[in-house]
Amino acid sequence: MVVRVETKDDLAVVTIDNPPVNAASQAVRAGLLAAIAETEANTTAKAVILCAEGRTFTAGADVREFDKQPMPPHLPDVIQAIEDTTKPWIAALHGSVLGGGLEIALGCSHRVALRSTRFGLPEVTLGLIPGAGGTVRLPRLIDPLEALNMVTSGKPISAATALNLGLIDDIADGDVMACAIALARKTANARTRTALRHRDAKPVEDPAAWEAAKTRIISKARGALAPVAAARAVQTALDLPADQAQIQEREAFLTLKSDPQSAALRYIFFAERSASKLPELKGVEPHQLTSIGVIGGGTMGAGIAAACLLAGLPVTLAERDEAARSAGQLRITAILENSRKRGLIDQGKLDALTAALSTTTTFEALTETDLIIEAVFEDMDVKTQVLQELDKHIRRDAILASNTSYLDINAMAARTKHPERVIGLHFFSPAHIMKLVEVIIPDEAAPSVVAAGFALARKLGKIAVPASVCDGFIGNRIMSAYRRECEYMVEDGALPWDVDRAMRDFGFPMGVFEMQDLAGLDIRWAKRKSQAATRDPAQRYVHIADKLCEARRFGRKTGQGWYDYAGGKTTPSQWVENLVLAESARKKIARTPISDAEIVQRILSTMQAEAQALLTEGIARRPEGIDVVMVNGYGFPRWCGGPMFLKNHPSVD
Ligand code: 3H9
Repeated sequence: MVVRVETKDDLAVVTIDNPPVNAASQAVRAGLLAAIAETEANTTAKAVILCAEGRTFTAGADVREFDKQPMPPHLPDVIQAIEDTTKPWIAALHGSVLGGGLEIALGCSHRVALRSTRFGLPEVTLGLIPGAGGTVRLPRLIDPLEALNMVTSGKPISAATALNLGLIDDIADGDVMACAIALARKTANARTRTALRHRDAKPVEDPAAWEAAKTRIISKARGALAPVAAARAVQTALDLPADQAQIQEREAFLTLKSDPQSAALRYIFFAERSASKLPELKGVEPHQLTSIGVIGGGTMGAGIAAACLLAGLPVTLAERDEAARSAGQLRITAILENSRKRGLIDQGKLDALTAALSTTTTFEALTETDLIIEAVFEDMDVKTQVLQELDKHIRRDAILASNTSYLDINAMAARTKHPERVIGLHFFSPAHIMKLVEVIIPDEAAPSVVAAGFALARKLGKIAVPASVCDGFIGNRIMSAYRRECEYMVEDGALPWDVDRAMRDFGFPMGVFEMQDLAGLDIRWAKRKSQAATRDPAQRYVHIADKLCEARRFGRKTGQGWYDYAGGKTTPSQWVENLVLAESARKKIARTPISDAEIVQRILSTMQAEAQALLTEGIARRPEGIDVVMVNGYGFPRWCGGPMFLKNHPSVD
């Protein structure tokens, strides 16, 4: 039974039991309607407690049902039926009270929650708006501006914030059922609180802030439909009586549900969860990971160390000398301190995490560490030397991970004593924030070592995608290919800012040339120089980036790159334009204008061709993994699903 009813003295307890996340599937909705009938007919029960089994209260509608014909009873009707009961319904909440789950809770007369509970309306992240009264009931319970933020951002809030906002009545530190029972006993026999549907919306306290928030939401949407529709729905909820507003909310929800953007966002949601599931690892027990070593305390190493600490893993940071050790330690503590300032951890937790960090200048301190991640300079010899040195000091069953973004880990592993314990963990910067990790599987890696790589990523809350060894793995290899194509377009007739504008209008947060200016042009210049001797002379090569570097135009950090940055303003550079025209002329290329649509098409086709090559070569396992990498690591607009999704669903574009 996915919903069961038990009577406890003068209370009825309705329990949702639909693992893994108690999604409000058709069976749950039908079960809830039956429970309403049963508890209304039960003359002993004076109040009803609604709770859920397992790790969470309902985390929302069952998203897998969205591709099918909607099946009655529909969630809005179930929630209205809860709201119309004669007895108080007390929601006893824990875990992630999200989407339809929060909407169910809003139909109850009272809400109590465990302190660890998170509340949110994440529908926008799936290209939707709440479809069961969330946009209508929430601004009738809490400040409309807070409701607007929750509905349009999709970001969850803590139980403490929910209590402050008046979203819940009480917080339980230990037993949420005891808290709910105490509240049930206090409530009268009859449902005395006016249902949210019958209340007026709360007034907007600051109309100017309200309008500014709506404008910000619309301008930040950059082509995504759902946040704009969500803002409109909350406004409608304030302007119209609840019943009418809910009809409009439902219509907007159904329209968005059948839009290709939502299909793409739902696809990527499930792709992120399936990407790391490798059939060959089924049943493989990963190595235990209770302590992590990080070699190198630069930006990347410090971010990785902080991510591990924040996930509850003690870290030993090793650096080559005292100055570097101290600088690395400072970088890590600054990240942790920043987490405290942002309210993610409190002072007690900060102290505990700081105590869980040890730093050293010798590898002897790593003898008992389970997994060591090297995050030193991106150079084959430097990295290999570090791994070889570690070989001498670490336990036989410890794992060695390289955080390389391009290098041949097979070759690196072959130069260690035990290649079967070497893997790649390609983090993205800043590593404590970016969700993506490419788990690089060298040919010799033992299954339990690979499984440990995925287990670590999961523990860190990251999205892990497997890749085999090649130059740049999945993401950087596709990135190299499309960057090359962008440079061809610049030689053929576009200017860098034309390419950047077309990419931004398509939905990338920034264009490829702006991105290079931000990252700095010198590192890739060094790489190109080191590859010059082995480059295929028959391959088309664009010299413009090299000439920028020869002129010391390394990007933002030098005030000039593809763009000029004088006075803190980004402006197209006449010098670069002259250089581009001169290079085209030198190569006798007759420049022809390239439209924005053609620019985007050429970029997409290049990405898709490279992605196909990665699949054919077995570097990437599935098209979904490639999309997950491009969306989470390279700014590909999430609502387009990724280059491979777009290839099969061109209507999203
Ligand atoms: C909605 O509610 C619309 C309503 O307004 C209106 C309706 C009319 N459905 O993430 P995990 C699966 S829209 C189906 O690994 P965690 C997931 O695929 C919905 N399946 O666990 C995975 O399956 P598998 C609004 C779902 O502990 C398994 O559960 N709600 C759903 O890291 C475990 O998931 C959301 O958007 C679902 N709704 O995180 C919430 N959710 O094992 C979406 C999860 O086969 N969910 N699954 O790979 C989440 O954010 C996270 O799953 C959650 C747990 C935080 C709950």
